[in-house]
Amino acid sequence: MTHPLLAIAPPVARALADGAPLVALESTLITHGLPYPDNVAAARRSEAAVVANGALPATIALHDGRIRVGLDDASLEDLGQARGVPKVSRQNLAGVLGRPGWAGTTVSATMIAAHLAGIGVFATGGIGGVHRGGEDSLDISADLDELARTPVSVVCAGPKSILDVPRTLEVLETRGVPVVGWGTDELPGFHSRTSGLRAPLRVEDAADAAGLVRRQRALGLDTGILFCVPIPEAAAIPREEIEQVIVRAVADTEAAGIHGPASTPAVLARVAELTDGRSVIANLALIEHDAAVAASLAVALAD
Ligand code: PSU
Ligand code: MN
Repeated sequence: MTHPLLAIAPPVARALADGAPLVALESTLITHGLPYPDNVAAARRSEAAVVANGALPATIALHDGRIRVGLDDASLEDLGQARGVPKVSRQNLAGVLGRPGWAGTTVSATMIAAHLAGIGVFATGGIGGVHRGGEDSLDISADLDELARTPVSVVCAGPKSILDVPRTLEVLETRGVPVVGWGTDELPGFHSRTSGLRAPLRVEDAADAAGLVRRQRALGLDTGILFCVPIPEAAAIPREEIEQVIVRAVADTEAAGIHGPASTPAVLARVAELTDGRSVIANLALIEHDAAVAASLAVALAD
């Protein structure tokens, strides 16, 4: 019996029935994170990377009152072109499901949906976290609480560099979320390979990561696990360079009076402008790479 609010695509349903490796992919980066047509390109490239590494992709989005798990190519295009669509976290998931049209799921909503569907591995670009100035605004992404409560492994390129990354790490520690460097001692810095911060844990490869996931579950610790994979060298932007851009983008966004859920998309768009699209190229490359790594984890867990 599948859940009445889930619409699981037939290939995904077959893979679930067979215990075949699956990787969930989010849709807020399609609806809010990247401009069209780069957003659709990113979605297609990550789906292809999952397939090339032996798993099946399931991009998750809301459409006409159902949680779609697995989108065909025409739907990806439709979603990528949709305008003015809601951005959905745990808070507004039930609310937005009462409305027609498309909506993008953030990391938090995608984790909920993946878990409902029975998918344990999920790839994204970067998670949300404590925003810069978050100690005053209390703007802390719902992604962090979700990681603390929903047992899905999330593969990303590190917390988005537009955040207050040290405070984000503190919250993840308090909430008991394993934060793991994939083949690195240093926490990857999203657009950059480095962040200047130590990753609390390290795994060497997919088999090692699968062991960590299994031990976490064996202990009855039903949290998410955050695997952080460095962006491929060729697309990385040096840390000092992107940091200057981010400081300016955050200041410009604040000066424009943009707050709350609109903040992350606005800062990302401003960073793209200020880097002449180089940040978008980096974003595409890291998402694709995360998807490939997530597929290798899903394969190791299915063994
Ligand atoms: N990573 C990206 N681009 C994005 C996001 C992540 O490279 O657009 C999205 C994710 O969906 C994440 C969300 O869950 O931003 C966080 O938004 P907020 O800070 O408002 O919680
Ligand atoms: Mn927020």
